[in-house]
Amino acid sequence: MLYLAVLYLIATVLATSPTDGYAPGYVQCPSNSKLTRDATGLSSSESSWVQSRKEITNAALSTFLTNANLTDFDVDSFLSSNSPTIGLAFSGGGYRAMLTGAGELAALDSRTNSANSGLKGLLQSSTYLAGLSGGSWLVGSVALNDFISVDEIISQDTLWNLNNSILDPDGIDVIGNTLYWTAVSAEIAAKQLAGFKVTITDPWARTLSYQLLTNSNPLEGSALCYSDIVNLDSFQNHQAPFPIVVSDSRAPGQLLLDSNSTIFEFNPYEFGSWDPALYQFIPTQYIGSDLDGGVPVNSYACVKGFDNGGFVMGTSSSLFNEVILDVSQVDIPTFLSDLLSTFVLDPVTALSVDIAYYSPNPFYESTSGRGPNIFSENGTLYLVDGGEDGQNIPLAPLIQPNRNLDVIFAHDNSADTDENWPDGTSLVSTYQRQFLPIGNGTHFPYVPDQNTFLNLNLTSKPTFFGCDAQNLSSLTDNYLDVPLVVYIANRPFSYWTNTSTYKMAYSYEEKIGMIQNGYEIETRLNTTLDEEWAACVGCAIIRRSQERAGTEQSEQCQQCFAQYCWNGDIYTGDALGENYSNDGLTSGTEYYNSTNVAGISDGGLDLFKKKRSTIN
Ligand SMILES: *[C@@H]1O[C@H](CO)[C@@H](O)[C@H](O)[C@H]1NC(C)=O
Ligand SMILES: *[C@@H]1O[C@H](CO)[C@@H](O)[C@H](O)[C@H]1NC(C)=O
Ligand SMILES: *[C@@H]1O[C@H](CO)[C@@H](O)[C@H](O)[C@H]1NC(C)=O
Ligand SMILES: *[C@@H]1O[C@H](CO)[C@@H](O)[C@H](O)[C@H]1NC(C)=O
Ligand SMILES: *[C@@H]1O[C@H](CO)[C@@H](O)[C@H](O)[C@H]1NC(C)=O
Ligand SMILES: *[C@@H]1O[C@H](CO)[C@@H](O)[C@H](O)[C@H]1NC(C)=O
Ligand SMILES: *[C@@H]1O[C@H](CO)[C@@H](O)[C@H](O)[C@H]1NC(C)=O
Ligand SMILES: *[C@@H]1O[C@H](CO)[C@@H](O)[C@H](O)[C@H]1NC(C)=O
Ligand SMILES: *[C@@H]1O[C@H](CO)[C@@H](O)[C@H](O)[C@H]1NC(C)=O
Ligand SMILES: *[C@@H]1O[C@H](CO)[C@@H](O)[C@H](O)[C@H]1NC(C)=O
Ligand SMILES: CC(=O)N[C@H]1CO[C@H](CO)[C@@H](O)[C@@H]1O
Repeated sequence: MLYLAVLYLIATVLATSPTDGYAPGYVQCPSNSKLTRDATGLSSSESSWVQSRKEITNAALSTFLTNANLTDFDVDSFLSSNSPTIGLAFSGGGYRAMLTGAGELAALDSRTNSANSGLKGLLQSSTYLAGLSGGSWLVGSVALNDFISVDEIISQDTLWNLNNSILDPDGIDVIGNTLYWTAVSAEIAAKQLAGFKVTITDPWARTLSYQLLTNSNPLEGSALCYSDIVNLDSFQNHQAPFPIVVSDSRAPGQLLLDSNSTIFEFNPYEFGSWDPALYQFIPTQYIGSDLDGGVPVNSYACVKGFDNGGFVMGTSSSLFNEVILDVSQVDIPTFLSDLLSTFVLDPVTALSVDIAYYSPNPFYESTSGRGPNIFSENGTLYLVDGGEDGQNIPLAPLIQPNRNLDVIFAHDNSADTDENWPDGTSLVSTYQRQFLPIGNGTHFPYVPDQNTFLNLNLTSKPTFFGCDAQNLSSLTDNYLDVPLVVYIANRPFSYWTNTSTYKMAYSYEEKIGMIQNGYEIETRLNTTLDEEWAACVGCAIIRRSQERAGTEQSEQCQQCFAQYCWNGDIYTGDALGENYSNDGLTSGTEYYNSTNVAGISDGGLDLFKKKRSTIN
């Protein structure tokens, strides 16, 4: 009891929700002036935070590169003149993505208690950590729990307890479940009573918090805001990477999203979009404030608490809102059943089940002074699951030229194939987006089509894209600024981690199986498939710095690149190679008429007996 009281005290001190609960509340505005800003560069807060973080990452990278046993490489001399910026991205895909991603993350964490993964310390060496949908549960849960380690999460009984679905967390305990839904309903009702429009994302967000935020707050994160991360020790001391959660915009009535959809990011300081369709940011803690042209309508009534941590993760994973609709079988409070039936009964609204309402729209009547802003007209900003535009890996924030990344580790736990494995679709979408007007100066290395991903085994072991910056000169003059991408796709080693995206409950054994397989994916089966895997990762990290300095790669790094880089080959496999295209690369080889069976991974379980027959 005393323990709870102490925790509660800590929680309320940290929580910025003025209501101490899920409902947002009113506070005095920081000033009468504009709260929004143009996306011309990083916020000054992020810039100075990153500068301090770099001191930590440089030290961690020194240890990492030393332990990686790079040959013909002087770590100290390299780090005295270079400071590579590393980003980690974790895809969507429900609990499959969260759990497999957790194993992958654990392999990079120096705190993980296991045989040396070879890659330990890479998390500590990274500046950015991005998540989307199921990946946002991992990133958000870790960040909002003050950079908790995966080991520690597993050791706890309540945090990440997936024994039962979110709909009936207490299993067959009817009273327990009823109390749970009563509490959830009361919190959503309080938000509505405070004058904010609520949607299915609200109950989804709250229930998600019971699983993901329990540790940080005895009230299941009800008052914990995404912007509260800035007050946590791990963030204040720059011990953790900068956590970013991604979401897309989709208005009611708009049915399909494509690469043209505007991508939003939540970071601890700011919320907004780099895309020219908006090109603005607002302090995350003031989302929900009534603004006109970025200026508070009433300087005594700004809003705090709208950026509830669960609500941010719930927005990024709003495709799961439909799961909540199934709760109608259980006895739930009238307020909630009324809210749900609005969506079930009205055929028009039913199409909007996945939309999270951000009302008032913080960008109402705002202009970036850079042309039209399609979001300024509406009183509500409509956001959906970050994976709905096909870019299921949160790469957009990491390829912003302002962030200057050298290398991105792109973890793909998507279910692209019929059997729930990834096939590179996400990378293809991100690659293509750079050529649209909305790409706005972002660049991404060449990648092949999905059939090639499968046929050339690019999903069966880690694959590097953009290995030679020079070869990207047809994309941009600033080719040295295009990050190298280390693509790591879900594969089975010790466990079938291709569970359905909508599998809502995992026993303890299943949870551990998923996490362990993620660990093995990341480490190349505990480095048994490649003893030099850590060195090869080191080669990827130092590559752009070397290219800028005109330094030749060591023999070892050349061998690593020969093994892990996509060299431009295309193998669509379906036809007789007639539709060969090498996307501007000069070195591609065309494979004609080869067998259509591909991809039994080295050491992995038997996979891809039948490859997909169509290109998306
Ligand atoms: C890989 O290492 C992890 C962590 O030490 C361990 O749990 C797992 O059993 C190992 N896997 C294999 C196949 O040895
Ligand atoms: C680096 O070499 C040392 C000594 O040979 C060895 O103990 C260690 O496991 C190696 N590290 C990696 C990541 O291979
Ligand atoms: C994207 O928007 C541009 C105009 O901004 C339009 O020309 C193009 O056709 C759109 N592309 C897709 C795939 O919708
Ligand atoms: C603004 O709202 C209207 C009506 O709901 C909708 O058609 C339009 O797409 C919305 N625009 C944006 C950018 O959300
Ligand atoms: C997982 O993958 C295996 C091999 O591809 C397949 O046989 C199995 O049906 C898949 N499971 C699911 C749930 O898709
Ligand atoms: C893909 O992997 C399988 C199994 O390791 C191998 O037989 C096949 O040759 C590989 N394909 C290519 C193009 O490397
Ligand atoms: C979840 O189930 C495991 C057994 O599979 C049990 O040890 C654990 O206590 C359960 N957790 C909770 C919170 O009920
Ligand atoms: C880059 O281009 C050179 C020259 O055409 C070629 O030898 C090399 O294989 C290419 N590298 C990649 C990763 O495609
Ligand atoms: C090759 O491309 C042409 C033109 O786009 C298309 O009609 C044809 O179906 C393609 N062939 C295969 C086997 O994909
Ligand atoms: C390609 O496959 C067809 C049909 O299986 C076969 O007739 C042809 O000889 C093959 N071509 C080559 C170059 O192997
Ligand atoms: C690099 C680039 O093209 N940046 C543009 C992104 O969009 C804004 C707003 O339209 C422009 O001002 C930038 O020049």
